[in-house]
Amino acid sequence: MKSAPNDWPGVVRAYAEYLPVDDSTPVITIQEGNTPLIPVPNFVEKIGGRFSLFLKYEALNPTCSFKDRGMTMAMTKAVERGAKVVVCASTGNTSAAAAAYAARAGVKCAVLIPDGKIALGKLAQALMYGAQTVAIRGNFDQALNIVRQLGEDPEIEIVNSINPYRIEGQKTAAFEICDQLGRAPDFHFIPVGNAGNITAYWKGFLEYHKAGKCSSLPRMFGFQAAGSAPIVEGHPIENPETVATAIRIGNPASWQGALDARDQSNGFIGKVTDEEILEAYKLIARTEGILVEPACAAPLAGLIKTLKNQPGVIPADAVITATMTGHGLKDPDTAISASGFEPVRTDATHEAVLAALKS
Ligand code: AN7
Repeated sequence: MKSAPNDWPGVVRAYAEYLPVDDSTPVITIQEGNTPLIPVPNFVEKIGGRFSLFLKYEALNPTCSFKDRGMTMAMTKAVERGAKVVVCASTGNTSAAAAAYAARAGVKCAVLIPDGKIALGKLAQALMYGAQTVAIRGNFDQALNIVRQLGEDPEIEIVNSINPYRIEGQKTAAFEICDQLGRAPDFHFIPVGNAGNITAYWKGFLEYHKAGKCSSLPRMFGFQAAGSAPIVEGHPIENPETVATAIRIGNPASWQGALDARDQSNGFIGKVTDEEILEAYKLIARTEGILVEPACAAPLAGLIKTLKNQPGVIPADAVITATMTGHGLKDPDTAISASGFEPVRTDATHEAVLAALKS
């Protein structure tokens, strides 16, 4: 079927020259990518910065997270080699993306999630897209171990980021940032969970630099939640905890990739508390009208912390980008409880509403 003339073709076709595809590759796409890079001057002013900050708003992908970039690539290669079933472990967003792209591809999908520890919207997505959804009495790290065992069957393709095609797809976000800015940023801030995305961004920036598309490279600043900060602590965390369930991961698969990104870019990987995450989560919503899921607030809280604890690290004229990995509507429970407000209930009259507004 022909697409409409102005249609964006999705990230695999848009960046085909940097990806393991050719003209005959059966691309599975839902037109992911081409997401906005939004300036957030009110937020910067509020936190006392003078730099420029832009948010790569990955919430506007088809399943409302950055995972679609990796999933279009992984599903394309799975279909190309004739895999019959795809599986993943997930804190929610990978399972949503896997389920959607599997539906599009017409392959079976099974997802393993930590029971009771994924945001409501993400669960709704896996179920609606038709994935076999298995909630284990355990955490993400345990689910990923089981998935590694399931993947020993040749008919089954693992679509977690241990699948290298996931990283290939996700690196396109770094390309888009350079294309949108007309240069590479000076710093890139990003949440770190399983550490696939920080690995992918750094790969993307390096490849674009090598291709002559940008003349500098950013310093990569990644942030974990304090209760789930294995890379910062230097050892796996057996029982990771955080309000940011997306990054509730104690033994990241791409640990080494995150260290390489940090060390090669003269970067930093730090941790922020749940309290700091929730503060930044509210602040970005209330100063800019941008609702993200709690994990995305980790790099924002990290930026605030860097300004406070390491003055001088960020020059006043710096150009900073930060990835907002997923949509705030995925986790309505946390949004409602963190807002600090409740609707005021009144009778359905003009007077009653006026009285309520004045109270
Ligand atoms: C919103 O869905 O691991 O460091 O299973 O959903 O590449 O893992 C999600 C991770 C950041 C961390 N922000 O990215 C999963 C999963 C959001 C996320 C991350 C995730 P990685």
